[in-house]
Amino acid sequence: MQWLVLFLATGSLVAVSAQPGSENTTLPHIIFIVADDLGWNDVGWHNPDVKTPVLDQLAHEGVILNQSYVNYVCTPSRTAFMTGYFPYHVGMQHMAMLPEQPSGVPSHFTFLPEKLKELGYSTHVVGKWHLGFCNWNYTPTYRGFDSFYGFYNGQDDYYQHTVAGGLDLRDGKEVVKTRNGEYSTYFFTDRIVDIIEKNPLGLPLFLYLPFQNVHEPLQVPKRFEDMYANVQNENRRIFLGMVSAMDEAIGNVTMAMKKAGLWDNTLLIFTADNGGWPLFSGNNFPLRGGKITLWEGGTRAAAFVHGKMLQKTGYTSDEMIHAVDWFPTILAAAGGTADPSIDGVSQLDTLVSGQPSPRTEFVYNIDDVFPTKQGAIRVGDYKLIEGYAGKPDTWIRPDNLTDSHHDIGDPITGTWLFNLKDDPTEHHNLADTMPDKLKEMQGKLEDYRKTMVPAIWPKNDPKGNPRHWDGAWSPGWC
Ligand SMILES: *[C@@H]1O[C@H](CO)[C@@H](O)[C@H](O)[C@H]1NC(C)=O
Ligand SMILES: *[C@@H]1O[C@H](CO)[C@@H](O)[C@H](O)[C@H]1NC(C)=O
Ligand SMILES: *[C@@H]1O[C@H](CO)[C@@H](O)[C@H](O)[C@H]1NC(C)=O
Ligand SMILES: CC(=O)N[C@H]1CO[C@H](CO)[C@@H](O)[C@@H]1O
Repeated sequence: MQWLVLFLATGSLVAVSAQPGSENTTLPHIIFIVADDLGWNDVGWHNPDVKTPVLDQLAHEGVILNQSYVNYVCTPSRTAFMTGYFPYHVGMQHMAMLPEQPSGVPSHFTFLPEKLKELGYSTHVVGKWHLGFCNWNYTPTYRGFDSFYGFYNGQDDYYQHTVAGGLDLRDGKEVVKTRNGEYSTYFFTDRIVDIIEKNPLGLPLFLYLPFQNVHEPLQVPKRFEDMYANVQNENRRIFLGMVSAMDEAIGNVTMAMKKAGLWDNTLLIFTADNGGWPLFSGNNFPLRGGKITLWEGGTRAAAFVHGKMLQKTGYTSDEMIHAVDWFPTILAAAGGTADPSIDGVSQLDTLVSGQPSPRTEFVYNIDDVFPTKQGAIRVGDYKLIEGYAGKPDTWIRPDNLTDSHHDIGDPITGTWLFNLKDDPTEHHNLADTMPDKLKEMQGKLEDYRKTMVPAIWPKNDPKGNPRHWDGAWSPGWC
């Protein structure tokens, strides 16, 4: 047995014994996959036209999550995943962070990998960050990750790795300039496989894999697009190819885990970060609306869990889960406990042994800024939306993606009350016919609203422009 001394990013000193290359932990390896802008109807287990054989098999061998909710857009959902707090308690409830905004998740929030490091985990993120970068303190390796390979902003060209006039690709703190022309999904996957193969200390792994796929721009190597030769709409054909490219990538990751002998002790969580974006060919049918809306199509995620530690598998769970729950759930799986004051609750028993969810209500979002006040909550079977609900607000079929679905026109504002058990597709507004229920739900929403912190939404600052930073989006200007 060898003794190795490691310096953790936190500066604390720990000694672990390890046999290089061998499994040395009873703690599970945890792979947390977040697909970007993947719609409810964009996965094989909801829609047989989508070719995701790897994900389908994992989903069917594990537990498919039928009521796993997220926020309606990237930054808020990722905030919930990393902090365990609803974004309206963090100041991150307002849309997705823009490249020149001097913004980030406030430093006093502890990120999930910081907690996992205390438990001895080796922590890595490959893919999209989108939680702030104007100050180094907002960036992944300052927030608990041992390594980062990916991009800071909300999107990137898949081949040039640029966005809004700047290169956005990093390995740790270093700008990567050598990947021009390569499809990012390939080299991101290579990096993940590399981390798995080089886990010589036998430490438990936490792999946070926020995939670039399937966010726009719509780009994919031809062989994936060719898998959908029967799909007439070119954008949808490319989009579906991007879904299948991600599926292949996840297949390569699971294969690497198997080869390394780690797979049998791995908990894999898969979730979308928000609903599909109809404007860019994402699809949520039969759910209403999509990304950037409070409708179910924007907030109910395609999701499942997989792992040998799950005692009851091969079924669809209808238990209520929210994005904030992944923080305490992952921590519990790692043998830790979250601070009870966070918003999330551990769903480990729900997932492992099919217990009823400890969650009976949640906040879809509460915001005061854009374009008018909005709020939405779920309590039991009921859902209330007040104010701005977002567009599109229709039920779009995958074979009917036309320009008319663009998010244009007046904001949709109003008051809606739904019984999601009877009406999961939000066709029947009960606001007029159930005045008492409406009042009760409105009272509840007002109570929640009292705890809101103001949205952090600073003006763009040209100091952040890549022309001041050798052409790359870089920290150091806030
Ligand atoms: C998956 O692995 C195979 C075999 O190494 C490779 O050819 C393919 O490009 C990989 N796919 C992705 C998406 O990384
Ligand atoms: C999944 O949710 C849908 C819509 O709410 C519901 O009709 C269906 O019965 C659920 N499936 C399972 C297996 O619970
Ligand atoms: C297709 O979309 C158009 C435009 O939104 C809509 O009017 C029409 O009803 C849709 N057709 C179907 C079959 O959903
Ligand atoms: C990180 C870790 O789990 N290290 C363990 C490796 O195995 C030895 C005993 O076999 C343990 O003492 C270490 O804690």
